[in-house]
Amino acid sequence: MTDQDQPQHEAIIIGAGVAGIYQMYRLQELGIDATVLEAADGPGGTWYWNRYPGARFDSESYTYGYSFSKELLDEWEWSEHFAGQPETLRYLNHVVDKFDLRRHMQFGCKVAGASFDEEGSFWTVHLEDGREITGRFLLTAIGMLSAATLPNIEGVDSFEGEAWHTYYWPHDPVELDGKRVAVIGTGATGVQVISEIADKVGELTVFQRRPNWCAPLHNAPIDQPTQAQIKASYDEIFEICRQTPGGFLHGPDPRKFRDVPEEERLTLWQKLYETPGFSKWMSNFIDVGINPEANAEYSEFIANKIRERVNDPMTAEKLIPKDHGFGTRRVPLETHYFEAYNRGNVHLIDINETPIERITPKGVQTTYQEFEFDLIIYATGFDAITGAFDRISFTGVDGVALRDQWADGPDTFLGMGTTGFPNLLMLSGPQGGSVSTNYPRGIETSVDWITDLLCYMRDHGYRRVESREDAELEWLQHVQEMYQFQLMSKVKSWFTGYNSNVEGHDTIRYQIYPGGAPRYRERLEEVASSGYEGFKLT
Ligand code: NA7
Repeated sequence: MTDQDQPQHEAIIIGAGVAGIYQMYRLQELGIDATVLEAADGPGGTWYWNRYPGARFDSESYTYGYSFSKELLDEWEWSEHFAGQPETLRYLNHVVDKFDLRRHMQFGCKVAGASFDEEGSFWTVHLEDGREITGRFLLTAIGMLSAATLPNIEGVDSFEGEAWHTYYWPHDPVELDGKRVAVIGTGATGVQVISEIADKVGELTVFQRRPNWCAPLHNAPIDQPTQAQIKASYDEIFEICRQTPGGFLHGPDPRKFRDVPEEERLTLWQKLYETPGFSKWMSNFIDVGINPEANAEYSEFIANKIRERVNDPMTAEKLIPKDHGFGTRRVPLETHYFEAYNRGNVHLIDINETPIERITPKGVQTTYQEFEFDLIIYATGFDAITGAFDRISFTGVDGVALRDQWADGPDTFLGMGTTGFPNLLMLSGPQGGSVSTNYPRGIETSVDWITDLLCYMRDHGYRRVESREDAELEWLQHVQEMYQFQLMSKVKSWFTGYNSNVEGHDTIRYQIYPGGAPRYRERLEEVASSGYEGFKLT
């Protein structure tokens, strides 16, 4: 091969979010030439885009930061236990500058497609502006919730007031004072927005299709003694995160629900409800997510909390999920969410009773009435995990399109590779561990593993890696098995790949790895130590 046939870069990383930043850091450290292509005009990924009011962590701040640099851990001070979006974006920019990564990042580069050159074993990335960039390896750091979806309601474009999807919230402040505002969607995002703006707008009307099991976040500022204590215990904090299934500080209670007397159960549940963060989801009895009886009882405990917090009993009942049990969908953590509905200016519309017929120039037309608004906020979520892949035209061996290959659901090996797409390595790929955990904890695992693979290939003179079909099939079977015994597998959510706004996403899709981070890491280690069995290396 002549020099002209060589790709421009050893690696191209798509995305400068949490994953892309750390991947670039690792490659720079090893002296591997790489470039990061990012559509936005700065780094941050999810934290760059989601600027809506109330956007903040549900993970403890100090479990979300990177763990790789002691110096970074020592110097960075999170101001709150659950930091808001502006602080997280500042943090990610700080990391980029501290480690001098910006010089490897190209902003304003929207990737339209990427095609694999079989002869040369490299990827050509096609940018929307017509440019092409080539790289031996293509590393996708394109996020798991980065393909925002508007509702498939007629007339969305016809509204004459201001309208935003939460993901695309503008950089300049949006005037809320005295405005008539609609929020459509009550997932984790809608719940944060509603809680934050209820006392800042004139009238707030919430259009709810399905309520979620929301529970208190209990955020608080971090005082100096606590700050010092956090810094002194980072080793311990990250070790706990390593051991828990979700990569959080919250691990399950090993006891089964029935093995504990009722009074003791209630004491634990009350304690969990009062504890900050995801404890009420993840520190419960081990069988609450798999045993319908345990789940029903815990759900009733939480339902009673909602009844206590919402003054109007009819509104309270509307806010209590009836079609799924606690924790079988993503649990939104909230700050005074339920109390928002006690305000005179906040109105809850159950769109199962009065469906939305269309968006009109003036507002929202339901089967009952037309509501007029100044601002509509679409908190309608994402084409989760595979959506970001579907929006880029990846073409692999024999001209096969990834979006066709995955039309009925993704097939991957470990969430890292997919057959027919050599040298495409996915940092937050479907069925992988990073999309199923406290994201940076999972990402550090994926990035380190992929970096080791690249070093192994370099040391052994390989230049092409592709996952094997039989390994993928086995992995899919394992992923399906992990889904099947959990109650969440029966419930429509982005965990199970349902999205009413995306054509064809109306049956189960195995999107995440529900077997827990320690089990996932074990499998990764096995594969690496066997010389990457499950991958074809040539
Ligand atoms: P989610 O959790 O997918 O929530 C989207 C919400 O929007 C949810 O309440 C949906 O109702 C509702 N929705 C979606 N489409 C429509 C239409 N067409 N009509 C009415 N209502 C609709 O997204 P989020 O942004 O809240 O959270 C995503 C993740 O980001 C979250 O899990 C965190 O990890 C961060 P549904 O429940 O489907 O009936």
